[in-house]
Amino acid sequence: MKLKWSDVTPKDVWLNRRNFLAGGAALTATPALALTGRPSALSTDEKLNTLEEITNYNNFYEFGTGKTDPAQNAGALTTDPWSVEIGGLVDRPGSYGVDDLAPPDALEERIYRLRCVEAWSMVIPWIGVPLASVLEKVGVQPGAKYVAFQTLLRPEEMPGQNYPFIRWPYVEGLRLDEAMHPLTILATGLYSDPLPNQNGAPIRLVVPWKYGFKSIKSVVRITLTAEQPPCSWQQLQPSEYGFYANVNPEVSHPRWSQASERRIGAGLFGGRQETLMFNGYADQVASLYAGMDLAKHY
Ligand SMILES: Nc1nc2c(c(=O)[nH]1)N[C@H]1C(S)=C(S)[C@@H](COP(=O)(O)O)O[C@H]1N2
Ligand SMILES: [Mo]
Repeated sequence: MKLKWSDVTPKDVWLNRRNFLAGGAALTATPALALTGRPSALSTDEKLNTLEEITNYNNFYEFGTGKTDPAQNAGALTTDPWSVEIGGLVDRPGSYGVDDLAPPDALEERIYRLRCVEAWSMVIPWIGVPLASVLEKVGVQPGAKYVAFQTLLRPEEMPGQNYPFIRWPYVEGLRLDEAMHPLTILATGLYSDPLPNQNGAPIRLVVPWKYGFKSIKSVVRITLTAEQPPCSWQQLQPSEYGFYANVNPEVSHPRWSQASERRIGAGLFGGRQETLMFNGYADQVASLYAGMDLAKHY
């Protein structure tokens, strides 16, 4: 039997109250929000997608290209033991365990919108730590400008990797300031439990203002670099998928509009909703791109 975290640890311990207070104070100066049980000032209060929806409609091409393939096939993935190699331009390179990077007493809940480039979206209650806390732990050296991420390569357990659709392993990257942004997290859980395999167990990136493909799953390597790292979707089709991949309703995908999205679970008559600039996080992140032509740097 798999123990739930909430069975072994009181919720207010693993969802570190201090972090909620710090987040609330820093962002909106409303610490009362945290005390009344709301998770974080960085979270949305939109209606959550159900666990059923979040775990049965996935993109995880290592397990197949269909939306239900990951739910069917990812159970076979061995996620323990797991280590993440952190290297490149860092002071303390090495092999880190999931608990080293996301200690139970540092976990925070973040309820984020996830907007896939395919124009569907969900609202997911992640549990994790700011990526910045991990980067501070390993010590970023002055020459570092980007962070590169890599997913596990294990074709025996990831059947999709036997087909050279994208160049395996799946890789992604962020500019260092994007990686250090307080919205950017490494998630190790959702709802009250460790991450289901189909959602990227045991540890995955979540960058809520970018199209979902930037939020790379089942991460085994993080490398600080001076040069912009390659990204799987950009490698596959650079005219359709750029390095930045910021959610932008004004810049269409060459084959479809990005102006609206289908919220999973909204029902047959739920209709479509407008897509918001930076997926609704413009107040927090627009300054990162000041002066940039967002149609060119898509
Ligand atoms: N390694 C890996 N990470 C990945 C993907 C993938 O195929 N492989 N798909 C991406 C895409 S396109 C999306 S929309 C999100 C989906 O995350 P979810 O299934 O947890 O909702 O994961 C992203 N991370
Ligand atoms: Mo996606």
